[in-house]
Amino acid sequence: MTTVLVTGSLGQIGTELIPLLKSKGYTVISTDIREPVDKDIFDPFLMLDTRDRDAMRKIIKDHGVEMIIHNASILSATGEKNPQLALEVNMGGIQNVLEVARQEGVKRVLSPSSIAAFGPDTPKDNTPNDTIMRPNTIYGVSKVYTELLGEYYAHKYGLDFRTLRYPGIISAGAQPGGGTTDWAVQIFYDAILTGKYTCFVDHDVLMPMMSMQDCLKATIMLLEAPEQNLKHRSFNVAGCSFTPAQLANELKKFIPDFQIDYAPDFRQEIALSWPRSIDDSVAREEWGWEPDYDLSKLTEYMYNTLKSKLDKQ
Ligand code: NAD
Ligand code: AKB
Repeated sequence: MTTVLVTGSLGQIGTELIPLLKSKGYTVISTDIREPVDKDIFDPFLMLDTRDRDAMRKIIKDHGVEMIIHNASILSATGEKNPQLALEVNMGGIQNVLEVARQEGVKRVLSPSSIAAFGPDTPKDNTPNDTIMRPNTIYGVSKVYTELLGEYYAHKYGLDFRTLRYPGIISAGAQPGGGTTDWAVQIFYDAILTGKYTCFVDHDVLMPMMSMQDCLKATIMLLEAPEQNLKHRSFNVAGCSFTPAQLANELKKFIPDFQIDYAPDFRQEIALSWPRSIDDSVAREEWGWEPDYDLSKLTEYMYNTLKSKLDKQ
């Protein structure tokens, strides 16, 4: 029974990752800076601000933590509104995680990166795993920092650091927390509840996305991949790319009268600085990655799951 500390547990990904880790036999210590509403999912739960290195160390020592999944982060749109907070939480958080892991002998650290680690100068179509990384958001800068610092700890100190560059994650559980890809989740809520949606990026902005099922599958696969199989430590992972107009057309199969209009805001520029599609051949070669969800399967799952959830409320 490996003991895993999860930071930022109450977020979109942690909320679904924690039950899965428990079902696979991990002992999970869930932490966040806010109290959970549904305490059962996260039990045992502890408050932890990842900027507090001493508090992190105490939890790791008290509970014999062997692995850390570091999910606490300020996402891209919130980061652009408050760059200083993103610097403190994202840069400070990964520094504390890596240093405490090194000092306390934690075996493995998985800290997600993002397609946001790429920037306007990166090749946008089938973006390779190893290419130009010059992001122009503070969130993207913090993800490049996470990747490079984690890789430094791996070669300097032998810490087993791994990261995946998630695309926008689409789920029917906890709602996303301040990202540029949030439109691809919000569209389902608004379509089901009101039959219309105003999108904050334009109709033709092609973005890499992924179902939560594929996100969890990739996370567990990388977490459990034998270290000797990994030539890289930072991996592209792809699900499927689509535009708001393409998602709206898929949704019309379930809600024929669905209407979408467009009012691009500051997030349009962020979206245009990111890849349009991702080459994940390195993850496929090194740990057997393969997604299960395309746009049609993802839309059907999201519509059916969210519809029955919202009908019950
Ligand atoms: P989220 O925004 O939904 O959740 C982040 C959690 O971190 C929140 O529960 C928040 O309360 C917590 N948090 C914020 N500041 C904190 C602090 N100082 N100390 C401790 N906790 C703090 O994020 P998510 O979608 O669950 O993302 C998890 C990871 O995956 C992040 O690293 C994120 O950058 C990455 N990622 C997510 C997506 C996506 O679409 N969801 C895509 C790419 C990468
Ligand atoms: C965001 O939009 O900020 C995140 C991400 C792709 O990292 N969903």
